[in-house]
Amino acid sequence: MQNAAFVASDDIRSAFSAAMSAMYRAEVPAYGTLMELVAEVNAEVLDGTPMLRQRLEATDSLDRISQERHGAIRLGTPAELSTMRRVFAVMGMHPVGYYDLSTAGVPVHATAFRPVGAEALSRNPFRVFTSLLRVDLIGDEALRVEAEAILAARRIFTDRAVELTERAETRGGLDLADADRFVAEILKTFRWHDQACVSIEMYHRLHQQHRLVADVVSFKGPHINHLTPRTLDIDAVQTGMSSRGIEPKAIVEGPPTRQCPILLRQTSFKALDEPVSFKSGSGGWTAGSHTARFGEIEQRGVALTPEGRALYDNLLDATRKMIRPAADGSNAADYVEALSRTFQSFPDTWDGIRTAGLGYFTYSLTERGRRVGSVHAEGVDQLVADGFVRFDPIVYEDFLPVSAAGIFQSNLGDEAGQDFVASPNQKRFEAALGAGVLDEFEHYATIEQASIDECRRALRGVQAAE
Ligand code: OOG
Ligand code: NI
Repeated sequence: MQNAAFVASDDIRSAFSAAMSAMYRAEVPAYGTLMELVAEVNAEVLDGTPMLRQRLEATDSLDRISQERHGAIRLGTPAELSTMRRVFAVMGMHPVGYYDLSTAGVPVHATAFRPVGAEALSRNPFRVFTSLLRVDLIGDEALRVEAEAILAARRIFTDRAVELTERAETRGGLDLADADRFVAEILKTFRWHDQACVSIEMYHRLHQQHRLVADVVSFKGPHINHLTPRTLDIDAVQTGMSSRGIEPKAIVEGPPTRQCPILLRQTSFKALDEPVSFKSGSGGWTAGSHTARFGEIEQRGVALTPEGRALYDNLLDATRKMIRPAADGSNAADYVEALSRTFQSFPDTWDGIRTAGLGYFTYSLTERGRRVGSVHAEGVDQLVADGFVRFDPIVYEDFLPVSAAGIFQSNLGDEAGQDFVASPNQKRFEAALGAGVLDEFEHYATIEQASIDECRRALRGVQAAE
């Protein structure tokens, strides 16, 4: 139980998420346009599908949708990552999952900081995809040493931010005034800097190594590079973007359009080229520019079990063996067509997904179940069949490495494909983080099991039957 004098970590996270959204809206106007489009599309979907609205209301998830978003940052050193972990912990955000992007030619590995547990997620599911630069993948030895020295000299957190984080840790929370200060101080870490901390020559050398290396090393802090609202119909948003003067990437990443959405579908618009001044000589500045910040939207579907995920990975892989989506969009229609065809072997009814053991669901009593009091039944499938218990898909709260790579690539420019040998190194990442990452599958399984136990408790007679 949290001390009553302290602000709940869920509330600090909500305040932080709102503050980030306001900041990004002010800094990147196209994000505001995208938010309006998403709000319109979501309202239309809800009006047109009363069943969906009803279920979202019944499962307490209607309110969270319009507030829902994720962001992404890229860090430079293990020390930054471990402090970031402590900062996010104050807001009830914990590292879930390990993502190796080296396979996709991006020299980072990552985790997602996010709330854990059904209640915290329904309060506010704000997540931040957090990458750590793999300096070990910088081939040029001299450049690597210089990059490391530049990174070692920067401080991405204000002293007050660190102090308040320590206070939260030692006291077990923050009071209202401190929580407000904490949000304001932490926000500074994520803001944009239009003055680089390197010369333009250095920037070019870093850029030549990899655009992402330049993005991480050249600045005082890890500017938030996108914020992503959640939509209930990504195809409608993808079409609507062009009519508002925003050019989306060629294809939507992830699974195809389906009756029953699975995992995660994402699309983005290209990063903006923004003016930046670079250090020059004795205290002067040289004008230049940098491309980093972009917009993204996503539609979330049911979380898949390891079996479901394996099927998803296989089908995606099979599609990409037939046709690889070209960055210029020239084969987009063929790719979409091939993807839909391949995914026909993935069941597309909720019960089909559930009975095949491909997805995670929460179970709750139906009206009939609430009235009956006690029931003698074999198990949850029987309870569902008899109409005592209903099931709802558990939303996938995480990310997909192939999609993340597609998003990275579309923003790095079409020529950016660079080959690194796949070298996942979760142990090294966790050592830098100073903690292990949570296994996402276990987490969904726990939520599902807790809902089953709850039904069983409510229908006490069942326990005797098992
Ligand atoms: C992160 C890209 C990954 C997503 O939604 O998959 C991501 C980045 O570009 O830093 O945000
Ligand atoms: Ni993203």
